[in-house]
Amino acid sequence: MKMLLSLLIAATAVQAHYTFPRLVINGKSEEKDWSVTRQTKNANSKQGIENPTAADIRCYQSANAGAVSTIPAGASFYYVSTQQVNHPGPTQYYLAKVPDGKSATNWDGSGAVWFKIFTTMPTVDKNKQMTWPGQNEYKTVNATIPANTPDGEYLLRVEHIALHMAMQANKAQFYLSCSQIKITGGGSGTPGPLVSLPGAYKSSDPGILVDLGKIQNAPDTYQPPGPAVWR
Ligand SMILES: [Cu+2]
Repeated sequence: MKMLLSLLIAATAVQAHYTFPRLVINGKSEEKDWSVTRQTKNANSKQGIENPTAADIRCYQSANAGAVSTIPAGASFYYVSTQQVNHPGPTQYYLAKVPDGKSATNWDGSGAVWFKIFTTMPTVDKNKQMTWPGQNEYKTVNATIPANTPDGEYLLRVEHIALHMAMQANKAQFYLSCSQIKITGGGSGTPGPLVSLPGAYKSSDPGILVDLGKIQNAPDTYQPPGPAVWR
């Protein structure tokens, strides 16, 4: 019976996984899955990444995408999720500027090039349940491309970190993808701090190895992993 129960739980967990195959800019979705968003290795399995230092933590991609989407600075965006984003945990967005001589369709995103533009924090509802922005939706949270971002081609990275098992090392699950975009009408900001992926995360980071039960009453003590949000 115990074994049957754990099999059932495992089956449920598999269904609960998700990918983010489509970027939506100012309400307009990319034409079809994986056209400007790079197809991820878990496109079929939906399996998350558990090792935050693995090479796959950058974009988890199996292939580059064919197209590049133009997105005005200041535009709002989110990602369609293949399943309900039902696990507790933060959503974060990063950008990395494509260097001269490369294009968003062929650049690999290596080096200390990534800056964070958005993260989310949990709150406690009236039933004393911790909830996260975007939890239980079939899309990720809305964010905007900072108006000050310089023009040019970028990789945009979405990440949802599922923390339901994160009290054990290497049991947080990272769901992510990267899109090929071109920012127009931007500003003259100097984005930072810049980090590399992998490199920005360790398995022992307090936002990755975390027992949500222990911060249930103090949700603002949660520390999202990675650099501070660029402002
Ligand atoms: Cu799951």
